[in-house]
This record gives sequence, C-alpha cells and structure tokens, in this order.
Amino acid sequence: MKKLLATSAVLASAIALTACQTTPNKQDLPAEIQPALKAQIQTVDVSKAHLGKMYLRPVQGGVQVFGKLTGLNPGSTYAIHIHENGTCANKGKDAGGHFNPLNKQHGHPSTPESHAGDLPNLTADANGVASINFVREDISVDPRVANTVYNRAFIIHAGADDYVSQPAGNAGDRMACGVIEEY
Ligand SMILES: [Cu+2]
Ligand SMILES: [Zn+2]
Repeated sequence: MKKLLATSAVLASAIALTACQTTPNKQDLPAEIQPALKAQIQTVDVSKAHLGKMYLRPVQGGVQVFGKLTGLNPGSTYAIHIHENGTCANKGKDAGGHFNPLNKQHGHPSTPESHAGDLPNLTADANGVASINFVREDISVDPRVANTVYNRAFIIHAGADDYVSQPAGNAGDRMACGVIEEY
C-alpha cells in the first residue's frame, strides 16, 4: 500500500509538470512511470486548442489511464471515452462509437456491463483543470491483440455521461479528441 501511494504521488507531480507542454516529448514523465501509449488532446473546432495529454500503461490487473486536461469550464463535468477508430477527422465523428470489443451495453466503467472504452467523467476544478486515473481490466496496450487501445481515440464530450442512456450515455457533442499512439 505504501508503495502504491508513493507511485501515485510521483504520478500526480509528473502530470502537473507536463500539463502545459504542447510538443511531444519522450521525457514527459519520469522513467519509473514510462507509459506505453499517449494521446494529445485537442479541441475539434478550428482552434485545435491543446488541452493536455492522456497516458496509458500496463499495470497489475489491467491498463492504467491517466492524465490531466486544462482549459475546461470551472466546475463542469465532461464525459471521456475511448472510441473505436484512431482518427479525429470530421470534428471527431470519424472516431466512431465507443470501443466495445466484447459487445457490452454502455455503462459505468466500474461495472462489468460497460464498454471497454467507458471511463469515469472528468470534473473541472475552479481553475478549469481535470484529471483522470483509472484502471480498466479489459483493454490492452499491445497493438497485436483484439482489445488493444493502440490507434483508437479519446473523445471528450461537451456534457457528462449519465452511464444509463444507450449507446453512449447522452454525453453531448464531441468537444475534443486525441489519437492514441506510441509514447
Ligand atoms: Cu465518447
Ligand atoms: Zn460506452
């Protein structure tokens, strides 16, 4: 437990340090963290504003999804999912539906009946900053397997996911997107 807490602390500070970088950088994070995959999240409008980065790495029991976004509306809640296709074209629409290799219903990520791409909502703090740190058991960073998240895309929506409505939680428009690529 102690080790886990220490890792979380390193992670939190690493994310804080890298939040405002706008160019890809192999040295983003300390060596002991070393994600396998990353995604640069940008708005889908013409401004293509850089909101931050998401990282993925294998951990015991699944894949850890972590990262921090800035420039959000303070106090607002946003859905975040991994969508099927690794593209942000057509204002994010070409990313397709939620990544769902096991043919499940949409649902809360902490329940078995959820898409592999379903993740906990992001809530922005008073400074418009939101972070995520979640482990999904049913995805892989290995590009060779069917449940890989490599070359898929994160989509951030304008609204919150209700985790009930099908097939996508009634989360509203696609607001930002990032293709998942090698770290
Ligand atoms: Cu989505
Ligand atoms: Zn879903």
